[in-house]
Amino acid sequence: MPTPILDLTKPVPKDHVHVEHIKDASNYLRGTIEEGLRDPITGAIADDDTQLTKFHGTYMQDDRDLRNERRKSKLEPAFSFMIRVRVPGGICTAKQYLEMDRIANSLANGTMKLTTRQAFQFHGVLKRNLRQTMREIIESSLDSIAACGDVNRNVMCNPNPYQSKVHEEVYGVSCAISEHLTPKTSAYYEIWLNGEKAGGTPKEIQGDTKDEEPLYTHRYLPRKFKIAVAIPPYNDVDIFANDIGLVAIEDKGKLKGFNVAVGGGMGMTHGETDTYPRLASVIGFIETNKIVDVVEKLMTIQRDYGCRSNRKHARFKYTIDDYGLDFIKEELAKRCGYALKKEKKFVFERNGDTYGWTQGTNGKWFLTLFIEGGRVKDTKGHPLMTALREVAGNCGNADFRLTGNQNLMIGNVTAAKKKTVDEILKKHKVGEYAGLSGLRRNSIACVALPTCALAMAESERYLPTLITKIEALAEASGLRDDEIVIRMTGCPNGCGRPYLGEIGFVGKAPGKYNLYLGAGFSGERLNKMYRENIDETEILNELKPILERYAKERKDGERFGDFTIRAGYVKATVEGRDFHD
Ligand code: SRM
Ligand code: SF4
Repeated sequence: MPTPILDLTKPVPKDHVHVEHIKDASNYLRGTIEEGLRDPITGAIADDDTQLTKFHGTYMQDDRDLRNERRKSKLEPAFSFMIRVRVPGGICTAKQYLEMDRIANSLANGTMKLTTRQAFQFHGVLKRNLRQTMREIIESSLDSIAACGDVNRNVMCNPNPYQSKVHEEVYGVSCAISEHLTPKTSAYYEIWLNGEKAGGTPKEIQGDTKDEEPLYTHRYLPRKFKIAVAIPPYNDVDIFANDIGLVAIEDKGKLKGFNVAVGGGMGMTHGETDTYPRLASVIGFIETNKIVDVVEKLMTIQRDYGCRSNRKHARFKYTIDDYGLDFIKEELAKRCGYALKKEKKFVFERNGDTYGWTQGTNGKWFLTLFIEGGRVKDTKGHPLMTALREVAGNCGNADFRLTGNQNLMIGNVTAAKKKTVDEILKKHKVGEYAGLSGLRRNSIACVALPTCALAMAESERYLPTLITKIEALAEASGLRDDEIVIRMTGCPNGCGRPYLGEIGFVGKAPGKYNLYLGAGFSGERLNKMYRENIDETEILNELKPILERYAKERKDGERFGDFTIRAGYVKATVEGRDFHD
């Protein structure tokens, strides 16, 4: 049997990465964050603390558009903070949405990013406003703890529990997992609220708190950890991209339990073939009453066996490939005291969102709106942010639901208010789908420049323009309405899950992208690199003949990703380890 890497009886080994030492010495994620916040001389905080604030849901960044100018003027970079607000399962009330909108406009850069994991992000929060912003988020009964960092993140789930009784139950399960795996340190409320109690206070700060992390230990996980739950036939949260993906299994309208998949992840590094995206492998089935236990035990296997000496090898996907699925299954059975059962059959049909109005089992109405790149802001002729604010203020008890594809659902709208919502959106010319191509409807773009420190190329600011050009090619071949999943990221970390795009673009250098083809339409097959380091002209030249052939030669119902494999443009990627072959 392999020996666990985490050994709490010994000091952190010298070969463990610096972040491991920072976590160890941090006193449950405190470090010197408080001192750093008080220092008025700089807009930054200490380097080591920037690792710890991630666990609190905030990243120090600098505006990359201004870097050169500031360097020339001998000024420190234009530091500010991104805050990620955790919304388990993606649902918040209209009142909370209005709070987010207010915070974005009063304390951040006047926009909000709806992320690929159903969270809100604020950008451009200055250090002097960071505490106030955190306080206002917490006072709205949302929080940002564990939105980033080496812990379990926002648990993703279909945001509409009113599609069926099963949806409602599954949503409950995702919230239970999220709650169970939330870190217990009191550092969060101590730093951001001075330990005070606030209205609508989360449980952790009601009464005396004591620092212990029964699940994480003070060393936390080796790396980020992600969980998503899907209800077939929709894989709208891309479960196979998660460390743990759960597939709800129903029988005659009743939730029976979940197939459990492990070891998904997208991140890799250009040119390093021992890093690769991997889709989660289904390892068995378990009944609903045991699912929280199974998820907990899987996470603790990763806590104990995950690599802590190389962060590029520290995700659960590598632990699984290093030790093998059989070891994981045996260890899980040992920790649980029971084994998983044989997996049940399921079929996924798509991983995108379906737009427009639908009626829920409770008789209320749900409207899914396409939000390009997940960015909520006002632009000339498209006052999206204003329109949504007006909807939130006039929709009664309706709520706001973030999807896993950076889109927004306005939910629980009464028949009477449905008309009001439609009128507001129409007045602002927002939410009209008729003109959107199948490509655009199925697009995702990560944040990238100017805020993301890791971006090598544009993504969110560029994909809309590129799609307009690809649309022209698609239209010429009669493919305008065909749904093709298209995803772009500014670097290979995979935040927009580009390796699950039937067409995937991954930034290599300014204006240059790797082009990937061949992913499955429902998120069950990775794509493969087709062309490396190409610019816009080359992208369009490459895609033109492929789209033309697809229009002419596709079989009945054949998806674009499947066609690019059958036609020989790329080989099918069967598992993560053959991604680079
Ligand atoms: Fe991500 C890092 C943005 C979803 C894989 N991600 C980052 C950082 C924090 C950059 C950094 O470390 O300095 C980005 C902040 C940019 C900014 O300015 O806001 C960032 N990731 C995002 C978001 C906002 C993209 C978006 O446009 O929606 C998504 C926030 C999700 C959330 O609400 O929690 C986001 N990131 C993802 C996903 C997709 C998913 O989880 O379904 C992935 C791929 C799945 C996975 O984890 O493997 C992803 N992000 C990464 C990685 C690579 C991890 C790896 O295993 O190698 C990094 C870099 C890292 O961790 O070292 C990263
Ligand atoms: Fe930044 Fe890369 Fe993630 Fe895009 S994929 S947000 S560029 S880390």
